[in-house]
Amino acid sequence: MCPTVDDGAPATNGVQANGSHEGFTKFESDFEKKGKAHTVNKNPYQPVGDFLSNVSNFKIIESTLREGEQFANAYFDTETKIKIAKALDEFGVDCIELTSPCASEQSRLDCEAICKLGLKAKILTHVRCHMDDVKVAVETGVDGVDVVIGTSSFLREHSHGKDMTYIKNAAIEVIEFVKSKGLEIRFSSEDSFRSDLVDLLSLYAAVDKVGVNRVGIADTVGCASPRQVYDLVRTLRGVVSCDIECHFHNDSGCAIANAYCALEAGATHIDTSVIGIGERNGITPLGGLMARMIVADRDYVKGKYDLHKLKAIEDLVADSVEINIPFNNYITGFSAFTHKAGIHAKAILANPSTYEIIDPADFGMKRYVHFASRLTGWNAIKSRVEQLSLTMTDAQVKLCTAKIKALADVRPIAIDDADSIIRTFHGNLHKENEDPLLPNMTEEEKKKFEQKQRELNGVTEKRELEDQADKEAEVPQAKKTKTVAGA
Ligand code: HCA
Ligand code: CU
Repeated sequence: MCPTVDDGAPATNGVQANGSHEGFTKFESDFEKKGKAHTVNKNPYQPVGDFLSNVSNFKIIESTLREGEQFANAYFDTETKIKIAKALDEFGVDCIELTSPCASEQSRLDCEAICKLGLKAKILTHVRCHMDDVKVAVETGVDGVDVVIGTSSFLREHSHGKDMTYIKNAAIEVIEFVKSKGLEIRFSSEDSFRSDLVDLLSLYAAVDKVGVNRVGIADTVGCASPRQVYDLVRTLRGVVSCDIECHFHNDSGCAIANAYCALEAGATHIDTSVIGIGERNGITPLGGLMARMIVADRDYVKGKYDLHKLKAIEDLVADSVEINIPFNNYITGFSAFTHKAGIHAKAILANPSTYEIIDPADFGMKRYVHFASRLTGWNAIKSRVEQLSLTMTDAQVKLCTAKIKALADVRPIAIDDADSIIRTFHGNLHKENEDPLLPNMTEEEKKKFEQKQRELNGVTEKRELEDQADKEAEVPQAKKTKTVAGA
């Protein structure tokens, strides 16, 4: 189950095509009904002013068709690759990175086919830092070549077996060759965070000197923390004058935070993939990066990327690799904009900025209130009563809410149950012989429900008595407020 986009497009992942969402209701807050805007852009989390920061000026290298193809479940046929490339281009990513044309004959043909699409995004291919590979890459029609070689002792000793002098010479040869063909070249060190810092910086300085367009830092094993990222990128920023790209794996959950810190430290490009797919548990997700960056600079993100297309791209990729969008996915996850507790619902109704740092409308998404639960509050039920075009006084809504809560204590209830209680409760207001609130209850449920109602009545009576006692004792206002808030 997943919130639907606002454009009426068919929904996936369990949401009905008509937008119905079991147990939840879409709604506009009073605040928005009055024509006031979500105030998320006026938040205290503006980027820290720093002339090296690129938080308000970053580029995306979208690697679903390279890193994403390394995801366990991924298999992209040519048609799917083309669909994904076009969708990413329409979304507005700056570069699209493709699997090495040396991986297989079909990979080479697909790379050529995508280059011929005439997309706005730059098309890059990702190859080993080796002349054999770059010679093939430059013939495919790409705008640029991303080369990579392992620099950590783990990879030097147990993977390719080459020393730093060999790596430096290979890098320079490859860079000069790609540049001689008039193409863009990026040099990246694999496993940068477990590489020797002095080795790494002297390698980057050498490739910068021969005119590489971009250097890349890769947290290949997902070990880096935001602070380590900041330190390394800021140090590198002082050593090279070219662009800096960063690539973060998510093994220890820092991929988005690391990307943000890299930009704060002066990185220019971030690698992403749709839903984060890649080796193991993947890399910085495109949607997650958007969520992070829109909080920092809404105008830049909204101005540059067609955010309403995010959900469709995620659905396309999720279908292709046969996975579901996780319930807690940034922006598009089933519960990303769903509010449940009565206190939250009440505040959201008044002004959504109270519990939303991101405006779902920026992504063409809707917020939901989960009102069919024991945590619901009378404000949420009142909003539902209005949606059902019924009229009740606040006192009646409060009583009806108590009934819903009592029933939700007996068994999980769906939106239909809550609606049915509301409607029957409303009908009973004008009847002498009341109808049962829910016709389909078992004898046992009825008993429990009655018991719950008695308990609730007891609580109400107790509160009334306490209120009465407070009044009589003339309790000071501050103390009284505290009692009510804690109730
Ligand atoms: C890999 C390579 C890579 C490369 C990143 C880059 C990594 O698949 O192991 O080119 O910057 O994570 O190191 O994806
Ligand atoms: Cu990677």
